Parts: sequence; C-alpha cells; structure tokens
Amino acid sequence: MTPDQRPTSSPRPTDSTGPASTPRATGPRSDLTRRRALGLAAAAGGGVVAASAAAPALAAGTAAGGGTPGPATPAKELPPVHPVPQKVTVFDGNVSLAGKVSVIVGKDTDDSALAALREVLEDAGASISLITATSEKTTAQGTRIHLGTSEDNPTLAPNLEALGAKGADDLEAEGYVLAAGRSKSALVVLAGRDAAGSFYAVQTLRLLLAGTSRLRQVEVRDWPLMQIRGSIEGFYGIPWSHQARLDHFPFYGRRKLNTYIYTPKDDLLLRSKWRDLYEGEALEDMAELVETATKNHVHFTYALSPGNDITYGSDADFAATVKKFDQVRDLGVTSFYIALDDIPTELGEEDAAQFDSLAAAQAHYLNRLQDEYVKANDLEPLQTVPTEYWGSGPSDYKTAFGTGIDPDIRVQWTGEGVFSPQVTVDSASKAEESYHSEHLYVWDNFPVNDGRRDRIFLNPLEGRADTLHEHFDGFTSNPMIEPYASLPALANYADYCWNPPAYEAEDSFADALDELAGDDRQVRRALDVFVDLNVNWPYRDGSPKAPALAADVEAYRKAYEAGTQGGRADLRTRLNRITELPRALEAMASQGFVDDTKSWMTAASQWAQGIKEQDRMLTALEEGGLKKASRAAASAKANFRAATAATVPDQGDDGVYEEDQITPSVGDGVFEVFIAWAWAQLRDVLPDDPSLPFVGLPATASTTLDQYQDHAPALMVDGDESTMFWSSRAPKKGDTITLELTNPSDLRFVQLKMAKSDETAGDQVYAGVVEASADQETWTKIGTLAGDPVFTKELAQPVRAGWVRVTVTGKNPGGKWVQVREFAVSDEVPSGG
Ligand code: LOG
Repeated sequence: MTPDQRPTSSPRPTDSTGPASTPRATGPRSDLTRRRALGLAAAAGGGVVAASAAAPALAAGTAAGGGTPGPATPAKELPPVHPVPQKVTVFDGNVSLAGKVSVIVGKDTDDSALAALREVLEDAGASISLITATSEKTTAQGTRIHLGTSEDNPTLAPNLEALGAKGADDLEAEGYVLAAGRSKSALVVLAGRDAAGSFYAVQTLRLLLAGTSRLRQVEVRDWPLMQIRGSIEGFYGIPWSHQARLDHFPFYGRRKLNTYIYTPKDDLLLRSKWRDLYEGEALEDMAELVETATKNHVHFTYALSPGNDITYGSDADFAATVKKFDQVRDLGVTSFYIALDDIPTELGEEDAAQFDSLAAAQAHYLNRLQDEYVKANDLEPLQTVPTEYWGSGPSDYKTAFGTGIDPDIRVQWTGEGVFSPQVTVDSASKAEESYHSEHLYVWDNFPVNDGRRDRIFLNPLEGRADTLHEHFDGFTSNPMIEPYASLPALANYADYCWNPPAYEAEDSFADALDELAGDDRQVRRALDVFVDLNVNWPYRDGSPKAPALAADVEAYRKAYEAGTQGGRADLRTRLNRITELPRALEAMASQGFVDDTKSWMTAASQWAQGIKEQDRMLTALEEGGLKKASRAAASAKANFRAATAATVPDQGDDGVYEEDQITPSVGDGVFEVFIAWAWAQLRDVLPDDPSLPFVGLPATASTTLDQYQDHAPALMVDGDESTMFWSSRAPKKGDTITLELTNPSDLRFVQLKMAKSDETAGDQVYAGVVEASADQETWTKIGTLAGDPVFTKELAQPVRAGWVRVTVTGKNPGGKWVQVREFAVSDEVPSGG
C-alpha cells in the first residue's frame, strides 16, 4: 500500500462531554491533584520567579562568594533551558564549579547521571573528588554537589534543607529539583524523584552553565507533563542506520525525551518476515541499541507488525511472537509493542470461525500478550497501534477494540487524519471516548516524509493544543527517512511534551538548529537560508513556501517590470548564499545533518546558479544584448537540467536499497515561479530561443487516473516543466491520459515528459501506447512507452488529430505512480526543447 492513498484529514469533531482523562498510571493520579493543590500547575507555563530575600539560605553566604546580595537579576538573564522547566526561582549570586568540587552520591545513584555530571564538571574545569555517602553526614569540603534520589543518597535531604529547598519526592515521575546556593560553602543539590529525574537534573545543570563554570544561584523544580515523549521509527522507506539510531539516543537524553519505538516498515524482520529470528550481527547491533538507549534513559520499545499474515487466535503465532520478543528481552528490552496499522482488514478462515470481528481477534491476541507475557514477566504495559488509528468519531471497530483490550494497554492514534495539521482538545476528548481508552497517546505523522520522499520538512511542529497532556499519555513523532534532518522536529517534541503550555515552536526549533550548526555564526546563518527552502509542509493548507526567498523574488520581479534596479539586490545576495550552501554547511557541527541533506543542498545550489544566469539573461535583454541573453539562457537551462538529477536513494518493501532514485525537491516551488516568469520575458523578445521550454498547441488534458493532492491534469499542459500532474495510484491496464486539442491540427511532433527529470526514470507510465485520432474512433499509433521518462516523436508523415492519448498496457514496477510534467504536440518540429 502506498502511504498517500490514506486520508489526510477528516472533519473536525463537534464538542464532546466525554469523561475527563487521567494521567498515565505510572504517575499516580493523586500526584496530579496534589500538584494542582500546591499551585505548581499554575507555573506550568515555565514559571520563572526572581527572588532576593525569599530564601535566605540560597541568597546568603555572601562572605565566601564575594559581594553583598544585590537586587535579584532578571530571570531572563538565565541561559535558555530546553525543555522549559516548570518552575525556576533565581537568586542573587553565583556558584563556581571550577576548581575543587566534591561530588557526593549514594552507592545506587544512577550511573548515567553521574557520568553526565562528570562530563559537565570537566567542561567547567572542575577537579572532581567522588564520595559515596552511606549516611547523612559527609566530610566533603569545597564546592559540594549532591546527586541522586532520596532513596539512594541520604545526604540529599539535609542539604536541600540547608538551601531552604523542598525535595523531589512529591513530583511526578522523572521530576527533579536542582538547587544551587551556599551553606558554609558553595552547594548544589541535584535531587531526582527517580533515576531518570537525577539524570535530567544534570542535563538542566549543563544548560544553566552554558559552557561556563558559573552557575546562577537558583532553584529549579521540574517534571514532565507527558509521560511518553519520543520517536517512533515507523515510516516506509530506508530504515535508519545503526549509527544514526545510536546517535539519536544521547540527543534524546539531553533533551529529556524518553521513548524510542523500533518499527521501520521496510525492515523485513518486523513485518513480512516477522517470525524469523535475529542472527549474528543483527543481534549484536540490537544489544548495542538497547544498551545505549537505556544509558540515556530512553525506553527502547520493540515493535512487531505481524498483521499481514497472522492468525490472531493461533497458539503457534502467539508462540512465534513470544519467541521473537524473548530474543530482545534477553538483551534488556522491557517495553513491547504490536503494530496493527496498514494491514488487511479481512479475517482469515480460521479467525473468522472464532471471532466476530477483526477488532475482537486483535483484542484476543493483545490480551494474551498482556497477560501471559507482559504481566507474567513484569514488563511495561503493552503498546499498540490499532488498524483504525485515525479519526475521533466512533466506529464499530473502535468500540470493539477499545472495550475488548485490557485497559492498561497503551493505544496510539494519529489525530483526525493520518497527517494532522492540528490536534485539538475537542478531538482528543472525543477520541478518548471512541477508543474507550484512558491511555491514548499520539503517533504523530510529523515530520515523516515517506509520502513525499523528494522532500525534507524543516518546519517546526505546530498546531498541537497546549493542554493535551490532560488527555494523552504522550506523543511519539514519526520522523523522516533522514534521521539527522529529523532532529530539529524531535527537539520540538521534547519541548512540547515536557511542558506544552510553555512550548514556542520557532524558539524551540531555533535552539535545535543552534546545536546542529555549532558555534560558527556564518554556518548558522547559512542554515537559516537552507531551512527557508524547506519549510513548506504540504499536509497543512496555507503552509508557507520558502517565504524569505519568495519575498526576494517578488521584489525582483516588481523592480524588473518597473525598470528599476533597487529591489533586485536582495535576491542576488540570497542566490549567492544558496549557491554556496553545500560548501558553507559542510562545517556544521552535525555531519549527519549535512549528509542527510546534501542532495537538497546541491539541488538548491544548482537551481540558484541557473537563476543567476537568468538574472544575467534578463539584464542583457534590458540592455538589448540579445546574443548575450541567449548565451545566459543556455547556461541557465544546463543548470536546471542538473538540478533535476535523481540523487536521493530509496528502498521499497523488497528491502533492497538503491542509489539515485529520487529527485530532491527544494525551494517549495518558488524557484519555479521565478524561472517560468523569466522564460516568459525571454519568449517575448526571442520566441525561438533554443533554451526556451517547448510549448505545444493549445489543448486540455484529462485522465482516468486519480489525482494526488493539488497535482491536477491541467499542469501537464501549462508549458511549465516545473509543475506536473501526479497520480495518487499506480496505473492499471487500460488507464488513459488524453489531450484534446483546442483546434484539430496536422501533427508533426509529440512529446511526453514524465517523472521528475528527463534523465532518470521515476513515477511514470512504464508500459503504454501513444495514439492520435481525428474522431476518437480510429486511432493511429504513434509510438510505445517502454521505460524512458521522456517520449519524443517527430512524424515524417503528419497525422490529422483532435485527440492524442496514452493508454496503459502493463503494470508499473513496484506499484510506481505517474507524474507528467508536460504533454505537448505541435504542427511543426520545434527547434529547441
Ligand atoms: C503508517 C506509517 C506511515 C505514515 C505516513 C501510521 C499509523 N502508519 O497511513 O507507517 O509512515 O502513514 O505515511 C501510515 O501512520 N499509514
């Protein structure tokens, strides 16, 4: 099944009076109530309070710190912390972590938290002595840092008290307190509600230091508002590399994401060959993934997708599931998932005899796993995505599924559509009712690009209501096929899920870009230029298209048409920067991001180079230098041709990786607007210039194929090769694409340009016949389509025709769809084109 045949959105639900949601069971319900009672939820917008005299212990001790406490410094002077903490109180004065620092832990304090703390302190220039405390008292001297939980480190409580700070034990799971002040000497307490909390306290410490050794005297009380925060590698196409996965986990740890669900659609061992066991290196890799995830407090969740050929009621298939799960449980996996999306909805014979519906059969299988496997082995609650995973309205399936499964099972939902431009509170409460679940969490199909593999989406996450933590256990993002290019969006999920009311999309996105770019300001600026070319998200109406480039193009066109120079400079500067992108961005801190996006950078550079030639061409036209204009047009054309090369690899459900399959699409259609306009200027003056794209006789186009998104048949006959018709399915034998000429003519030339580029096969008709007719009854064969993306025919004998059509005569390989850039005929043989 091709992803884009599924609904992208459905009508918004009406108001619901459904039952109020409850937080995830791992964080007891009473915690939330207590939190509200304490008034902490009021600060959930990232409350930052500046205090001077409020907490004497934290502000005191100025003798050793130097200086009398002055007025409280505005909190905004704190370095940015992402995700935004729930509550921050800032006091006067700083604590230095350079020089001698004693780190006091308990013997069971989290190893990862301690390792992270060591790294932070080493960067701050500390020389560390480690003390393992067994009682409240220690002999530590100098700057002291106490790390752990109240259970594993008895020194936390008295030192929190010395700073006038409360402990972390009444916070939600994964919460922490970070208190920095003075009590005799400089003192920092990093108190987790649990091991993850202590790890997160260190992450916040790192951000507050911001590369220095000076820590503001501060009290941070922080906890996540959603319990599941992370990614689901759940897309079609090339699965992420082992290295990419390993690189993701520390990023998650630093940004307090705690979930990774392993379920790439085209990994054969998860789906088509789900019963086959892992062997050799594959198992070693898996072990390394689990270990690295766990070190970063990321729950590695293993998902099987058996629905294509499972018998839900079969003991053998249940045993096969357990056997496969056991293989990874042996490696330390404690979190399991059954993916039931995109599978047949008919029951097999054996199941049909036993169950009245698909949902009932699935519930039987899931419950068996939850009882006999998950509970029996004391694992985390089973997770799943149902077969009907979108839409908030009730259905028989949703009712049977929701009421049939153990209420502890976590259930994923994608929103009103497969892609959801918005997730509203209305939808959320309705979905809770329809699925009869108190443990829904969102499989968010953002920024996934398996339906548009020619694109990378570099727009921030938007449109998720800021109180969804009252309805959902969390969110997992289904990311792009390009793992590192997905990191900015994942940083958005980290910020959003931890503290939805404090989430600022642009700010959060920029923070991630800062990290990926590194410290060089020119690199960072270049990254902004590149991001602008990739911000359009086609699943949201009105999503902007390369807005900065578009503004410069508009200004240029206005200036040119008015015959003025002012207004052209900004586009020229931008084009220079775009041409330089592949070189400028090479120096990014994240090489993974560079490698992931290189094809798009290169294509952008080539488009921009071509437009620079068109700029020269336009200037020459203005000055009457027609030869010069023609020469520039020819170079422009060569650059545009290069820009359409297929340079992106792909993989289908056969699991075979192939290089150079897809032409990258960049610039969100704005380059094309300029290009078509510039050619029109040239055509006005030099209608026969050989660089001009060929335009055929006036005609209308129609087809029996269904249309994908806004790629209408009219785009085959608009004289613009940068726009195209695109089908939303593979062609069947007998499908047709037909041109109806406005005036019947004697044809001498026929041209059909399919796929994204002249050079590389792609979405096109692979087997077909081209014919012409004067009456739509008798058809004259003009040629056959046999795999080339471009069909061109010069007719020695002219053929009288009012209609020209392509009829599909065979199947497309791999179920490929059809793109037609231009379908044009002429009564003369064109000189260029
Ligand atoms: C698939 C998913 C795919 C996504 C976007 C779910 C639950 N399943 O429509 O694997 O990446 O759409 O194309 C999907 O979303 N089905």
